[in-house]
Amino acid sequence: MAEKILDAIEGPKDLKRLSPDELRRLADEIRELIIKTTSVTGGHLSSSLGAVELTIALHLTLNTPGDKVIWDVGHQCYAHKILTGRKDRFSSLRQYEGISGFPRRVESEYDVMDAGHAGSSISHALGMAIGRDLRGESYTVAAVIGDGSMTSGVAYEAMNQVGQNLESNLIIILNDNDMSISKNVGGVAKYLSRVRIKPGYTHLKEEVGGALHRISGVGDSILRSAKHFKDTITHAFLPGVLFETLGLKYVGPIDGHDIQELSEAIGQAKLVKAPVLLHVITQKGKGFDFSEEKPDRFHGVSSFDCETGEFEKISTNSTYTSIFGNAMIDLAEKRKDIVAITAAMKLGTGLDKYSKEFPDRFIDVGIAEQLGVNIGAGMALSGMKPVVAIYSTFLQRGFDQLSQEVCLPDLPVLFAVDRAGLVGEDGSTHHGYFDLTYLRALPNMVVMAPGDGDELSAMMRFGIDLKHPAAIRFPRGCADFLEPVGKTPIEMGKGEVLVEEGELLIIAIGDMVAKALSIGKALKEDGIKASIVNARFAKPLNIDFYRHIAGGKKLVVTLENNVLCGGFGSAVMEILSEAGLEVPVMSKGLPDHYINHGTIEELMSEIGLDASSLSEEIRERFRKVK
Ligand SMILES: Cc1ncc(C[n+]2csc(CCOP(=O)(O)OP(=O)(O)O)c2C)c(N)n1
Repeated sequence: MAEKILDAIEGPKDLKRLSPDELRRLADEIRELIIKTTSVTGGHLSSSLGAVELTIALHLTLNTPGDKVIWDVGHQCYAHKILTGRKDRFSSLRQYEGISGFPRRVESEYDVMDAGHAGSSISHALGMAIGRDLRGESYTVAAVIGDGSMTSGVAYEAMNQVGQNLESNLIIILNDNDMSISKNVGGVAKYLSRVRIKPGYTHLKEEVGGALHRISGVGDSILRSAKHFKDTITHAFLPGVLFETLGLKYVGPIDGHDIQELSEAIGQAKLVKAPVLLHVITQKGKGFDFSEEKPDRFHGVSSFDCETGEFEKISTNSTYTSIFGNAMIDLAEKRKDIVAITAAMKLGTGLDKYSKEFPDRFIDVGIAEQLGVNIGAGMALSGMKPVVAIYSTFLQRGFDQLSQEVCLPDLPVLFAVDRAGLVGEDGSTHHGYFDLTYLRALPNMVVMAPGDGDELSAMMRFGIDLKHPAAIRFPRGCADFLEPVGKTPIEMGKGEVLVEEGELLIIAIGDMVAKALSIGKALKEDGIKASIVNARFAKPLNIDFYRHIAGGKKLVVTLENNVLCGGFGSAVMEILSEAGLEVPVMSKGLPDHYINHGTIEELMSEIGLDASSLSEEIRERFRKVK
């Protein structure tokens, strides 16, 4: 069997001795490893496949880790991980205690910045470049950002600064595959598709020529090839006028699967004493038939069969996401004022079918959560009933808009906060650990979490009629359907008593209700009776209800899939204190540190939030207080 080129690659330096043909073969081998690995571990397949040649060219042309490559989102970084000393650990991708699916500073000196949320790379690169200049250093900083991530406001804010305030080198690589997760949206995406079809380089010729002459030791052959490069860019017609207007030197479009062309362009760009934008055209999902055909379906994958492209069937149970999507269709059929808003997550938030049935009442704002929240506010002002569906972790981006533009004017916008709590393999950047805390801090906001799948539909019906801002947070994955849940109508601020007995009270919110019921059973087997309450609300909490359920109890336990800081447990302590009840409260939730990746079960056990650890701890504590 022919030896693999990848076997001899321990780090980026090893790339420099490979021939163009070997580099191309290396790209194929990297693709094969990415496909094979993600077919088992799951992960961001299409984006990583599309960026293989670009990654090779970057590490070939720049001197990493001295030169800095900052990946936007970081979901496309698998080839980068493979080339920077992690190929032997690549099979542990996204696994508990394995390597992360995103760049992590703690993992490698080649991972310049932790990433996971879109749009930030240019601002980080700008900050580094300014710092570099102030410190008198001279490394290259490159930000790699996709056309989807380029819809983020912060990316424009950064470009606005870069073009006007940086007189030294910074390379922005726009990795344009005409796709976000699904088809990209917005005016700039349209502009880029016009630019994409026009061939030829533009600009850089003066800057490159001048810079090469200034560098001592540059040989004639390099100058000749630079001249060739300059000649090929003579047919300039300013396709990048948008970026040029912002003060960036635009180069492109460049074939993002041609390592030679990419390397030349990056090599030239690093010589320019100004910010340069390289417009690189790639194909999302490149090199694997199934992902080339359905790049959106293969954007983020669970395990699949490499031969058939079929995904492993995990469970036939409905997910919370699909229940939300169906509830939206039911509601929109009845009410003509309902509008759904998503921020580039039509598939992830379960709104695909809705968007087809109600195209006029569906808005995808791109990766612009702040905008999504504010459009929701505007629509509420116009008399419509907006439902803004954003993952918990990404809604953090719109916190100020939630406060200033929705809660302060007390507008009836309903937020569907998916992926609340631990999300598993995507890890620390994607866990929805904070929403109960940040949402309940806001005046006028109603914060709910369903105890099971059916209750999510009921909460949607309840939430849609509210005259105030409201949020329903629900977790990733299959919904529980619990026999005792949903027997009583939803009433503002009140929970549902599922079991009423004993001197121990367990109040759980959201997906912790199922756990509370199994803990209750385990404790009963040990002779400890416990009342179990499905909280339904994190805000407001009805004081009479809480006085009633906690009165006479020896211990109150709260369970939440959210950080303890300012979360549901804090809310319960506040209300019990207001009610004048002096009962010990034991709050169990997520700890005050970022949590890595792994299955949700593994992570829950690590932090002692699995049912058996919780039963044990509650049993001990209850024995002490009795
Ligand atoms: C703030 C934020 N919102 C949403 C997401 C979810 N998300 C991850 S990748 C992605 C699409 C990115 O598209 P692009 O930048 O073009 O990269 P591609 O996957 O096409 O290579 C989205 C919406 C995110 N990571 N961060």
